[in-house]
Amino acid sequence: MTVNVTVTGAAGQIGYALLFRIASGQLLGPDVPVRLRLLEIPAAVKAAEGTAMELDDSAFPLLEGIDVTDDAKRAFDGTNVALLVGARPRTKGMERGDLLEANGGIFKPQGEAINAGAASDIRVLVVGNPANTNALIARSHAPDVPSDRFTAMTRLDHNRAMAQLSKRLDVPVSQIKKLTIWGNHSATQYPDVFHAEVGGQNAAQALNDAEWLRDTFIPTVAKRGAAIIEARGASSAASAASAAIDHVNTWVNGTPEGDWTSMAVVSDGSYGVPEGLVSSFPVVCKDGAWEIVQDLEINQFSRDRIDASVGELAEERDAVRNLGLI
Ligand code: NAX
Repeated sequence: MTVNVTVTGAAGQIGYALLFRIASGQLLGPDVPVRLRLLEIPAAVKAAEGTAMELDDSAFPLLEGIDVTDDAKRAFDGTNVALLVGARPRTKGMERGDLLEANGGIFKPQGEAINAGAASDIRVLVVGNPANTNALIARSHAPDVPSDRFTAMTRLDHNRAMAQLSKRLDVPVSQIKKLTIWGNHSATQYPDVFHAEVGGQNAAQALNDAEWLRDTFIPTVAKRGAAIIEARGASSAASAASAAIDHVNTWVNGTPEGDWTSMAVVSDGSYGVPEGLVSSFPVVCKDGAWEIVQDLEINQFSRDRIDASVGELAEERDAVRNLGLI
C-alpha cells in the first residue's frame, strides 16, 4: 500500500537532501511506494515546486505522486509519516523566549492539523530546532494521537558519536553497538559509552581513557554542528537528512537484535526523566513501536550529565507553558 509522507520545510537544505532518499525507497524500504506532501511557507512554495520538478525528473519507480502546499491541513490529511523539518531559526538579537514563541506558531497548528486529519498509524519525527520542545508543542495539540507517535531527532548526534568512537578505536562503525544519546538535542546532550560495546567488549573499558571521554569525545559530539558550520559555511544538511532516514527506518523496521538506538521520545518517567518531557533515551524498536531500554546502571558521571540536559528540557517546557504554547 502507498505510504503518504509529509515533509515540512521542503524547500530548505535538509529537505533537498531528504526528499530524494525518501523517493528512492530508503525511508521505508525498496518495496514501499510513497506519495510525498511538501509543506512550505507561501514565499518558498515556488522553490519547493522546483524540487518537485527534479523529483519528477528522477523517475523514481516508487514515487506515486507529489503535492506541494502551504496549507498544513492539506499537507497532513491522511498522512502516515510526518517529518517536521521546517522551523524558525534563531536570528541575531533573538531571545530564547522569542525563539520558542516563533516555533510555537509553527508547531501548534501543525500538531492540530495532524490531530485533525492524519492517518491512524501516523508517526511524527521533529527535526526542526529546538526539536525536543517543538515535538512537545506539536504533541500537546494532538490529544487524539497516542503520545508515542511524537518523536524528535537525536539520531544525528548518535551517528556522530558512533563516528568519533570508530575513529578513536580504529574499528568500523558496524562493530559499535548500544551507544546512547541522553537528553536534549543541544549542547547539553550526553553521549554515553558506558553501555556501548565495541566488537563485543565494553567501549569504556576498551577506551580506558576517562580524560579523552570527558574532554574530547563529549564536547566533540555536542559541538559537531558548530564545527560543520565553521568548515562548510552552512549547517549540517545531508548528514541530518541521513539521520532522519535512519530514525524512521529503524522505528518502522526495528533495531537489530542485540543493539539499540537513540530517539527523543515522550518520557514515561524512566531514569528519573520527568513524565511528558521529550527526551532522548536508549530505545529498541520492534513491530513498528519503540520501547525505552530499562534497568541500565547509571554511574554518577552519567547521572550528572543526564540531569543537566533534562533540566534544560524542563526549563524549555516551563517557558513554553508560560507562553501558553502547551
Ligand atoms: P533551511 O533554513 O534551509 O530550511 C528550512 C525551511 O523551512 C525553509 O525552506 C523555510 O521556508 C521552511 N519553513 C519555515 N517555517 C515553515 C512552516 N511553518 N511550514 C513549513 N515550512 C516552513 O534549514 P535546514 O538546514 O533545512 O534545517 C531545518 C531545521 O533542522 C532547522 O531548524 C535546523 O536547526 C534543524 N536541524 C536539526 C537537527 C537535529 O539533529 N535535530 C540537525 C540539523 C539541523 O540543524
